[in-house]
Amino acid sequence: MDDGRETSVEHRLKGRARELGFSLSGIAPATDADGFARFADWLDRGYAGEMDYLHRFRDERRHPRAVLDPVRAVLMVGLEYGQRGARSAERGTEDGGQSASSVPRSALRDPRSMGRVAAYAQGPEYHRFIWDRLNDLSAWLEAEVPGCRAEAVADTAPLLERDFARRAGLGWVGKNTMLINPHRGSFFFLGAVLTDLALTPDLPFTGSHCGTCTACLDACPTGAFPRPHVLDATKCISYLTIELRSPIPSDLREPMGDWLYGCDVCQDVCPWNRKTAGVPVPFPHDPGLEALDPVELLGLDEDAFRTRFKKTSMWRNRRAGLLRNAAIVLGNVGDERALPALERALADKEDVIREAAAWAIGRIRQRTSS
Ligand code: B12
Ligand code: SF4
Ligand code: SF4
Repeated sequence: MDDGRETSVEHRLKGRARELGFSLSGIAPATDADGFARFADWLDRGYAGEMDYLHRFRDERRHPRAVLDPVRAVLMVGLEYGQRGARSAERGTEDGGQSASSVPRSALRDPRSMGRVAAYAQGPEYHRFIWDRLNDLSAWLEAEVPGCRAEAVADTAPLLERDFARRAGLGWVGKNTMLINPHRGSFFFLGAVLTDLALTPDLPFTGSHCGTCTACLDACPTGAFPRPHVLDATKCISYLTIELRSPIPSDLREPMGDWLYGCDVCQDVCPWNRKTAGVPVPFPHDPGLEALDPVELLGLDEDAFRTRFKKTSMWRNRRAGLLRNAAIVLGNVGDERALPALERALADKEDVIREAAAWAIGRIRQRTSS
């Protein structure tokens, strides 16, 4: 019996989202963000570090009308990128780093000296990828219901995405602060389509499936969780390697280990990601980006950097940030074979690279002389 749900615009909209690769979708009411007070407190404690844009657009995050006015519903979607390359990039595993086939090999290509890249960055630049699909979804809705307005956003708009995703029924906020879906884990991007159409909201996700588990809190290499559900971004390797432009604080360099760009530790250890490992996902994967050779990176000038990374997420880091990170990784896991590249980096035009190279040389000499 057709009670209208099968043919409703909500049902067809979610069907279109699925066709576009969004395996998760749900509708949240366009009311004040439940988590705004939490967000404001987080900013006041200084946990956002140098991410000034979060301070600048603080009040806009109170209500989604800052993105679209009037707004009556928020469709939240999730696009899976998968737990890619976590195994192969692990130091000491048999194939560690060897699958990085598209990268020319250097004398130092030893799995123990490779720099790890977070799973979400092992493909094309993701904003463009998501925006293209979200814009398609907005255009579909505007064509389906002539006269309505739809606005697609992902990541960069002043919307508390995890908050709205929980309210749209997509999952719960784990102790690691990730939005976790009971069937899909947490390795997915979030995106939203805001509309002035009064879509019927789904039920919010209530409760949490974390139980007594504390695996993520215990495993975080830099101790970035002051308490469950709260992340001090200034200690998070993801912030340090991607967002921070200045030198990485010295006490956090060693705990970074071999993470070159981003970090997945608090997701890799989460039991809710176990059953989704290896499941096919729509986001393209480049095995050549799973793990990168820091010595080769130190040899890239601006042009070579642009050619290699322009279409990837690592472009955001700019050459200065990525080469700074490469030097830190070598300081942690490299040996004397890395010294010539690091010594050349002492003459780099970027202060932040020179400083990291000097630190890494000191660390390697200390290790090899003891
Ligand atoms: C700033 C930012 C960061 C910062 C700070 C992260 C953080 N945890 O706050 C840094 C640079 C560290 C970062 C790292 C990463 N990020 Co980020 N990041 C963002 C961004 C732009 C804003 C997040 C924000 O406002 N943080 C401030 C805190 C206070 O807010 P919040 O974490 O969203 O939590 C809110 C709600 O969830 C709720 N809430 C929180 N806890 C609880 C608990 C309970 C019980 C309840 C009821 C509610 C609740 O209240 C909070 C305030 O409203 C969002 C995109 C967006 N526009 O939202 C992406 C986003 C959160 N990041 C994302 C990703 C993929 C990552 C990384 C995995 C990347 C990587 N591999 O390196 C890591 C994960 C680190 C981690 N454990 O969070 C995805 C997350 C997808 C998902 N499944 O959750 C997002 C949504 C981007 C996207 N569009 O896909 N990120
Ligand atoms: S991403 Fe890494 S450093 Fe950041 S909170 Fe998770 S485990 Fe800690
Ligand atoms: S590792 Fe455990 S505590 Fe952390 S988010 Fe996953 S289930 Fe929750």
